[in-house]
Amino acid sequence: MSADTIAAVSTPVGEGGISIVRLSGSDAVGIAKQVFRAASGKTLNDACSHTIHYGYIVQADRRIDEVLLLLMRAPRTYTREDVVEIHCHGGTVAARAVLDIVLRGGARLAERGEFTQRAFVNGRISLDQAKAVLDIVRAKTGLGLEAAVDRLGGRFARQVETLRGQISAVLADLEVEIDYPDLDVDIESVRPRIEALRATTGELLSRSEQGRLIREGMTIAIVGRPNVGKSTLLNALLAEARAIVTPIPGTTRDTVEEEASLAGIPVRWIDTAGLREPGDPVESEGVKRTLEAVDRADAILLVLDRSEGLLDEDRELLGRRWTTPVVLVENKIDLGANPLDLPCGLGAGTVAISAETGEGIEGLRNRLVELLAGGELPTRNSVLLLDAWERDLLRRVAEALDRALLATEREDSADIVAEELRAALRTAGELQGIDVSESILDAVFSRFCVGK
Ligand SMILES: Nc1nc2c(ncn2[C@@H]2O[C@H](COP(=O)(O)OP(=O)(O)OP(=O)(O)O)[C@@H](O)[C@H]2O)c(=O)[nH]1
Ligand SMILES: [Mg+2]
Repeated sequence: MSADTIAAVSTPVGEGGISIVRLSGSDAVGIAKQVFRAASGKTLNDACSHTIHYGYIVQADRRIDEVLLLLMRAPRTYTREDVVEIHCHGGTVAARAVLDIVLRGGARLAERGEFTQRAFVNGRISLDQAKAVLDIVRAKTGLGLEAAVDRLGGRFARQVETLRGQISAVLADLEVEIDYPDLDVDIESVRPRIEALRATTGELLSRSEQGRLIREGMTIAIVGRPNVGKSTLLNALLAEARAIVTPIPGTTRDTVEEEASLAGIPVRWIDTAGLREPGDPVESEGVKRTLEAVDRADAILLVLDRSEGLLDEDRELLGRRWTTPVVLVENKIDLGANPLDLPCGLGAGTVAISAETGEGIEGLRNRLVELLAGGELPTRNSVLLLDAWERDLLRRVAEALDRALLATEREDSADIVAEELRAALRTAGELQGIDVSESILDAVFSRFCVGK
């Protein structure tokens, strides 16, 4: 158990029903005894573990806040140390005051992620699970949360364990071949097994790609000439009247950004000022911001107005060299005009919609998921949340397996195949958190917030 006791406000800053000050360490209960007076008059001296106590936090006999105090003794706690949670009234001031008092009582302010780091150091959770905790805290959509909870349950760790077990089994057979060449183990016979391992790794990689979308999200910019219905489309996608809509061209002067989920993927939608030759300095600034939004977007919805046909401004936009995937959107189909005569081969398909009535919006969403998530809707079972470091390790496992396969095809010696499999095994071991360096641990925990 660490010698020092750490404390932090574990709930977010701002007004709320309650705020929680959390303490962990060998002196957590001792500090609680100093600063807490139970309403019943009893002391915490012989309080059992996992009990709740009602009373007051006091300073020099002055009541600071009315609280509930949760007392949990090691080792059945989040950090495996003694933990005390003080549930104060919501709001920043009460929690800050209580935190100050426990710090004065001998606790030290926790660093980012230090509670979870202690849980890891004391063997309660693996590094994999610590990362899952971070993903739970940071989840932006329900699907992101579900995938993180599955990871916390050890699903990814079990998959890597199975993969390593299978690599070891093939390796063991090859080693028999190396040690006893007379037995004549056929190198051909291991190839299908390595192929199967490569396929499993490939599947994990593609699922981690979906996980990347879920973790990091996407940015989609809605672009077009004035008055085609961009802001109406934003509102339809968000299902709320976020942006101002009027029949006057040039209504949107500045970019409007809002986050909303697209099939579980957190998407930042950007409505932009209509693109045309600017008529005044405000419009000129708006156009500049539109172009900046286009630059940072992962996909663009280029909106056209079917009821008005193609204007020169549309043609100019259609003729641009877009470096981001573009979905063409023919809007206002409710007005009954014929489909637009678009230059063929442009954009990643055209979708006809009415932003006003909502017709075709579902189809547009599906088209976007297809474009961004490779066609498959991410689901709880298909998503694997990995960070860049882990994806890189998984890629290296795949590469080592590829080299092993190549060696079997060239009918190289069993030694060479075995060497590549050993490399795959070592890298998969790193994925399990075996031999992880101090600097990587620091990098993981520094991404947490204080109090977690
Ligand atoms: N009938 C019909 N009208 C629409 C549709 N979408 C938008 N409109 C109308 O078209 C007009 C312009 O809509 P906006 O959403 O403000 O257009 P915008 O592209 O954001 O325009 P700027 O901000 O000026 O660039 C409004 O009067 C909308 O009500 C649609 O699908 N059908
Ligand atoms: Mg607008």
